[in-house]
Formats: sequence, C-alpha cells, structure tokens
Amino acid sequence: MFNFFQNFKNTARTLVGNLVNTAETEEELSDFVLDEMEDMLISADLGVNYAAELIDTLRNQTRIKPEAVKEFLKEEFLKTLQSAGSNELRYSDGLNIYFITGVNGAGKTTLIGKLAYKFKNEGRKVLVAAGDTFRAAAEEQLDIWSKRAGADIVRRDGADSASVVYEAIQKAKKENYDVILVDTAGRLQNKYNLMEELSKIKTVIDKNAPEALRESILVLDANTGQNGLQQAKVFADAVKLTSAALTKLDGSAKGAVILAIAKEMKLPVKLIGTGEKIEDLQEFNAEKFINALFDCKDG
Ligand SMILES: Nc1nc2c(ncn2[C@@H]2O[C@H](COP(=O)(O)OP(=O)(O)O)[C@@H](O)[C@H]2O)c(=O)[nH]1
Ligand SMILES: [Mg+2]
Repeated sequence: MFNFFQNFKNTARTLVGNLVNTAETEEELSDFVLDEMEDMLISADLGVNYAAELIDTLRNQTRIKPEAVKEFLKEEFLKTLQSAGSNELRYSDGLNIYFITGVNGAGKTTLIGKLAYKFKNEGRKVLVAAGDTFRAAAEEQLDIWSKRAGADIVRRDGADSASVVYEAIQKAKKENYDVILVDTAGRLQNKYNLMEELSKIKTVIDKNAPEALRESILVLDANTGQNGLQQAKVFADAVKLTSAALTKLDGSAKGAVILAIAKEMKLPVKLIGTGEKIEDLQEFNAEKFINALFDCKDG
C-alpha cells in the first residue's frame, strides 16, 4: 500500500536530511558550507538556478543561524509549491477533457489507465481517445488499459490523431460522457511534427468543446530529473499546459523534481504515479509533501 511518508523518505534524506545535518554541525554558515549545501540541492535535482537562489538568500541573511536552515527551507519550498497554483485536479459537472502529453516512456498511457479507473470508481462515464496513432502497439496498449478500467475507447488505427479526438468529442456529447482522456504520441525525435500534431489536437478541442473543463497535463518521469524537465518545455507552448503528473516515484529519491516543476515551469503537480498497477495513482498534496520531507524522523 502506498504511503506518502514512506514514498518520500528517500527524497527527504537527499533533499532535506543531508543538507540540514551539514548546516547544523557548523557554528556558522561559512561560504564553504553554503557551497556544499548548494551542491547537495543540485544533485537532488532541484535545478541549478533554484539552488543558487536559495543559497544566495541564505548567504545574504548574515545573521541566520545554522539551526534556522530547516525552517527556512520548509517555508521556501511551500511558497514555491503554492505559487505554482492549486494541486487539486479540476473536475466539473459538464464534460471534462484531460489532455495527456509528454515524451515517450514518461508514463502517459499508464496514467490514462489509472485515471480511467479512478473516474470509473467515482461513478463517471469515461471515454478514452487513442491519439497516439503512430504505432499500432500504442493503441493496443491503451485498449488493454481501458478494458481493465471499464472505460470505452475511440480508436482508429493509423488515422490522424486530431480526427480521433474530434470523433471522441462527438461521441462524448451524444452519449453524455463525463470524462474524455486523450492519449498522445511523444516521439521527440521529430519534434516539429509532434508539436504540430499536438497543437492540432488542441485546436480541435478549442473548436468543438470550448465549454468543456480542460486539464492539459504534462507527464514526467521522476527519474529523468532536470533533463526531462528541459525536454518537456517544448510541450508548454504547443498545448498550454495546466498541470503536471510525476510518474515512477516509487522508490525514487527524485521528489525534488516536484519543486523544480513548480519553480521553473510554474506548473502544479497534481498527480503522482507510484507503480505500474492500475491503482498506483495518488493525488498530490503540497502540505502533506512538505510535512513528509521535513517531519521525517530519519530524514
Ligand atoms: N514503476 C513505475 N513504472 C511506471 C509508472 N508509470 C508508468 N510506468 C512504466 O513506464 C513504462 C512506460 O509507460 P507508458 O505508459 O507506456 O509511457 P508512454 O510512452 O508515455 O505512454 C511502462 O513500462 C510502465 O509500466 C509508475 O508510476 N511507476
Ligand atoms: Mg503511450
């Protein structure tokens, strides 16, 4: 069973525990210690700029005591998460469209399976749109997930992805679906074509379901850290992202990426993937996350 505290234990150790220990064994925050702390933040995948900003703030507060570092970080991290917006996955009484993007292997199709299952359990009528039409295997995989979840699927193998989404919207309106989950391709090898394809899907939704609630979710693999984040920036322009989902957090020490996403991309993380099974999905909560990081006994 997933446990917030257990899952972020490794992150708590690398991001907070080591840093606070390093600070607290010193009489004062010397440049040497501050540099060491900066390196630790960077290797925890917080991002070079954000790490430098935090350490500069500490450096400039000449009277700050080493024992105040923990509280300082806690406040800064919470502020960063809150300024990126609410972590709550939005849902309305009308049609809800979740537009799922991200590079190959990030966990998009798996996330759709998990979301379909979650919404079905909540009694919703769920339709999945197989918008990754590049590989037949991708549609097959989505088909398996949607059957597992008990959701319906619109699948037109090899067809233009925007037309699959168009068809899904027509069906959803005619048959009163609550939720459409849109799967997409993620092959960055042909970045230009991919971005064209995604913005075409966006236009189809804009035109045919302007009244629908829309979440455009960027899916990121926690283990790709800062690299993944750099790659993902191309999606922000094409689809107007509203939130992020961080996958493969099970056993990973890379929870700091959540802070980097909030800081660098101004996106709230709303969902976290914690395994390969259909129920391995959690809604992210900023306060719980911060508490797990800072109140972890052996952290
Ligand atoms: N451990 C773990 N594996 C995951 C998670 N989410 C996805 N995966 C795995 O990551 C791989 C790629 O997932 P997939 O959904 O096909 O990625 P896509 O290419 O973005 O659609 C698969 O082997 C999944 O089982 C997760 O939260 N935890
Ligand atoms: Mg996929």
